[in-house]
Amino acid sequence: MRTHEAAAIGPLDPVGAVNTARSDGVHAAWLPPEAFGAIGARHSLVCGDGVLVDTVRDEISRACARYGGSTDRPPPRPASPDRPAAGTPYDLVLALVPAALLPVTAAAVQVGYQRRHGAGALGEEGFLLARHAEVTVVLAEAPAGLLYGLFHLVRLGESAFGLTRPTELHRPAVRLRMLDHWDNVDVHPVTGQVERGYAGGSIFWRDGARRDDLTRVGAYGRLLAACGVNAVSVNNVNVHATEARLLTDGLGDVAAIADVLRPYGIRVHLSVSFAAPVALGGLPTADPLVDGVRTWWADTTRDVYESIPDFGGYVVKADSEGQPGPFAYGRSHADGANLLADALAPFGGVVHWRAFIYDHRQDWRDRSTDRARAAHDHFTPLDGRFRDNVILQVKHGPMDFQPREPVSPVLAAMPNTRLAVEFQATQEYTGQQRHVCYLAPWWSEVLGFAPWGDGGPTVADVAAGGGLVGVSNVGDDPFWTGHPLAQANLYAFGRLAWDPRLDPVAVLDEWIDLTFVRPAPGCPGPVRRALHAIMDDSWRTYERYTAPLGVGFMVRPGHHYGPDVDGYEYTPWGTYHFADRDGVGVDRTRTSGTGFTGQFPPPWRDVYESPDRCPDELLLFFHHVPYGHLLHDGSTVIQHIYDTHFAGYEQVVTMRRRWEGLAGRLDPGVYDRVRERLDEQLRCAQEWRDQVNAYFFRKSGVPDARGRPIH
Ligand code: GCV
Repeated sequence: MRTHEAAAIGPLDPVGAVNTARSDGVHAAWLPPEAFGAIGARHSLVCGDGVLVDTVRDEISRACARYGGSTDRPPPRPASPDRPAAGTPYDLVLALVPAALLPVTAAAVQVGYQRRHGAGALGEEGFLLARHAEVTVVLAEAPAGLLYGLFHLVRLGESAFGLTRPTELHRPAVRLRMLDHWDNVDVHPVTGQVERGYAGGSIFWRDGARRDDLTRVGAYGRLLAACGVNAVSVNNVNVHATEARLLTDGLGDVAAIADVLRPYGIRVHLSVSFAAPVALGGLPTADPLVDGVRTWWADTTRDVYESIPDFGGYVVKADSEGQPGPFAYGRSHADGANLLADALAPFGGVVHWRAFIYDHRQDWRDRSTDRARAAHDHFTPLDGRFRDNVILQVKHGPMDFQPREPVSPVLAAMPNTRLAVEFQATQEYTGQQRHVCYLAPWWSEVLGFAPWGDGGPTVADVAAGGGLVGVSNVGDDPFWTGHPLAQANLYAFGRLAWDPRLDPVAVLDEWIDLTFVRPAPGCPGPVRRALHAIMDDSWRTYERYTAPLGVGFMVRPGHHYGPDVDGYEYTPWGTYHFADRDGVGVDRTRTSGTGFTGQFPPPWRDVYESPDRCPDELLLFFHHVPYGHLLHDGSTVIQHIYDTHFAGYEQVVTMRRRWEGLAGRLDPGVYDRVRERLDEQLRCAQEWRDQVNAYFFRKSGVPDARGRPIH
C-alpha cells in the first residue's frame, strides 16, 4: 500500500538546522550533501582504477563542485602520495595500493603501518587512515576498501582533517553483511508488495514487474555502502510463482538491479524456490539426489552467472510455513542445501539456507511440542554435513523476532557449519515503523552474548565467518522507512555488521551527525539531545508496554500490530503464554517442561533452568510461575506487569513531548511525519497498557499495589 506521496517532504527549515530534502522529494537519509562538506572543501587526489574507485571519484567531485574543493587523478609520474607532484599540496589522498606495496607506501607517507600486519592485512574491504604532514591519507589494497574509507571520512567530517591522528586500521569483523528484502514482484493478495513492509511499496518491483526507473535503487546502494552493507537479496523468502521466475526468464531484471548496485560494492542475491526444477524446469521431481535435478540447478546457475558475473548466491526458505523443501523427498536439509551449493561453487556463490523451520500446524493442547526447540532439533544433527559455501541463516532468537527472546541455541551448537545471524530491521513485532524503536541496543546485546559463558566467544564471533543478515525495513516511502527515525535501524544494522563491538549510542550519534545538523564541537545541540532522549531506550520502552518478561506473541494475529493477549493462544502456531488464574509463562525446563533449556551449553542451560537464576526479562520465556513469584528487584510478577505497563506508556508521553520541543528546528516534513507517528504510538501504547493490565488483573484477581486504574 503506497500511502505517502513524494511531496511529503517540505521546504527547508528557515532555521537551517537541518537540510536533508532532495529535489526529487526523496529524503537524503544519512547522506545529505552537507555530510560531504569537509571533503568537498579540500584538495584531494584519488589514485587507482576500477568501478568502485570511480564511485569514490564521483562522490568527491560532486562534493567539490558544491563546496569549492578540487580533485585530481594521479600525475603521470607518481611521486610520494602525500605530495604527489611538486607544488601541488593535497589535503586528502585516497590511494589504492597493491597489497605487496602497502608496507612500503605506508612507510613513505609515514602512516604508522605496523610491520606485523604484513601485506594483505587490509583484505578486500579494509583501509588504513592516517594524517601526516597536514595530509589525510586513506590507503586500501582493494577498491572496496577505498570506498569504505571514503565513507568513514564522511562520518568523521572536519575531524578527519584535524591536527595529527594516529593511524587507524579498519576492516569489517563480518564478511557478509546482507539485507534481505521480503519484496514481492506481484502484489500478493495477503502480504502485499512487501511482506511485513511498513514503508510503502518495493523500490525494486511494482505491480508485477521491475520498476523501469532504478534511480532509487542506486541511491539505496549508496546509503548501504555508507554504513557497510555489501549484499542484498532482492525478493521475498516466500517465493511465489512470479518471483520464482526471477531465476530464469526474469533474470534480466535481477541483472539490471545488480548493475545499479555494483558501483557501491553490493552483490545481489536471489531467493529461490526449492521446487524450481519442477515449477520452472518441467522436471517430475526436485529431489536433491536425482541427477537430472542436479544438472538443472548446475545449468540454471551457470546461466545466472553469465548474466551476473558477481552474483552472490541463493537464499532458501525450505520446508517452512508452506515453502517446498527436501522433506518432501525424504531428504535432509544438508542434501537440499548442498545441491544448490554445488551448483554455485564453481562461481564462488553461497547458499543462505534458513534455519527457520517449525511446525506451524501444532495442536495447542499439546504442551510437549515446543516451537523454540525446532531449529536446534532439525539442524544440529546435520552439523559438519554442509558444504563450505552453505551458510545456515539463523534468526537471532529461537522463536521469531519478538521484542525479547534468548539467543538461539543453534548458534552455539554447530561448530562445523558456517552460521549467519538474522535480525529484523523491519519492525514486524516492534511497532511496525509507527512506533519509535531503536533496535541497535537489542542487536548489540545479542551480538555480545557469550553462549559458552563470560570470556568465551560471542555471537558476533560465531557470525564472523558466516554473516549478519537484516530483514530490510525499506520501501518507496519518501523517508525510506516510513518512520523517519527507523532509518537509524538500517544504518545501525550496517555499522554493527561492520563492527559488532560499536556502542549503539555512539552509532546513533553518527547517524544524528550525518542525518541532522552536526552541532558545533562541545555543544550537544538540542536536536541531538532530544533524539537521544527519545531513541536510546526506545526498545526497552516498547518492551515495557507490550508483552512482559519475554513471553511474546500477545499481538493481533495475522498483521501482528497492537495487543491481543490471547490472539495466538489457541492457534496452531506454537506461540503460547499459558496464562491462567494462578500464573503465566512457558515451562521450558528439563525438569518439568519441554527441555529447551537443555539445548544451551553451560552455563546458560543451568542459568535458564533455574527460576531464581534466570534473568528477569526472560523469566516467562523459560518458566511458568505464579503471579506472586518474586523478581530480582523484589517486585512480584503481577506488580511488575502493572508497573512496566504504566511506566512504558508514560515514557511515550515524554517522547512525544520531547519531539514537540523540536518544532521549528527540523525540516517540517520530517517533523510532521514523526509527530503523526508518535500520536499513533501513544494511542497504541495506551491500548497495550490497558489490555495487558486488564487481562492479568481479571485472570489473577490481584489488584495493583499502587491503586491505579485497571479496567
Ligand atoms: C517471510 C514470520 C513472518 C513471515 C516471514 C517469516 C520468515 O513468520 O511473520 O512474514 O515470512 O517469519 O521469516 O520466513
